[in-house]
Amino acid sequence: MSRKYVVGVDLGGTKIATGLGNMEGDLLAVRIIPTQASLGVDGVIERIHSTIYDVLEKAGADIDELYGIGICSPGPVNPKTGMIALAPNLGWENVPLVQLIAKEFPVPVFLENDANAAALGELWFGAGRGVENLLYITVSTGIGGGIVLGGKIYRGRNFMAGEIGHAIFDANSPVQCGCGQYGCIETLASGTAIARIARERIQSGEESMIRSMVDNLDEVDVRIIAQAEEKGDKLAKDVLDNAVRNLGLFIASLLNILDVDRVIIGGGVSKLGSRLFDGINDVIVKNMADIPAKNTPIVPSQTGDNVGILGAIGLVFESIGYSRVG
Ligand code: BMX
Ligand code: ZN
Repeated sequence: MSRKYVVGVDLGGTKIATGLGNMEGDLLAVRIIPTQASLGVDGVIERIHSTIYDVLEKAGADIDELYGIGICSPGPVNPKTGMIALAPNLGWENVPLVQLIAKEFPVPVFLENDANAAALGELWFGAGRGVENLLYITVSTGIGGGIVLGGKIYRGRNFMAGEIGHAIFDANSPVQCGCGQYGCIETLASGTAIARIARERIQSGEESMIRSMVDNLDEVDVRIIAQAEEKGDKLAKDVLDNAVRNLGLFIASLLNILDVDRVIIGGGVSKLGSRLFDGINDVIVKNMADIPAKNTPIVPSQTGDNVGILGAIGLVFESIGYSRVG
């Protein structure tokens, strides 16, 4: 039987999103279910299996027709051994994920970090089509990155390349990151950080209409801060200006290092749209030396809500050496 399908699994702390695609990258079936991390490793693995059976059945596909299965997950993973080293959202440490999936489905199974996979998703099916070298940045709960060079993910010696969220951006910062370091860019400009900074400033007595927009300051998020800014709130504007400035300067530094063809930004904070993209461009124009890398296009992600699934499918394409589409 000819092999014509690929499965992509996006394994997160809250949901498992699984899709079946063809070799053109069209999604033929998608199944999304809650992860239920409290079920433990075996329980979650069973749930992943069930989503794979579901998409095969939905699309009328047979296991024999599968090229392979790609899986992506946040945090450090080892694509070579197929182990998830640490997944704080799942409470997992050293889980042989690839082995556990391959036991049920006897096809090649590949594992990758979520942001690296997203970079491949953009390269194959999104805003990265037509280029060989790109930097993908997700600005969401954390800040993650994926570096594609010559059409392949650059993984690094310890599979840590692209962990840009933990680049130390403010050496004097008193804020400790989840990784243990102080002043990581993630503590200054991720969605979580932006909300935390606004909350702390309000708690320390600064005036802001945000206070009346929520019942509890724990509800403050980037969307609410952006709404407050639109209504003229000074604190909201200042918080967003600072985050955009930090991100812009950070991207300028990355362009100095990498000089890629394109920078693609995804993740929840990218939904700020032109407020984010125009702001970043402005910071780059004003601060970066007058070199050609200054004009690198910085564009929004195009894979939308299916970024993880498409990334995992792109991972299979990359891994089996399938020649690039488009
Ligand atoms: C963190 C790191 C990255 C991840 C990025 C985006 C962990 C658990 N995560 O910097 O591996 O790519 O966040 O993750 O170490 P997200 O959850 O915000 O999408
Ligand atoms: Zn960090």
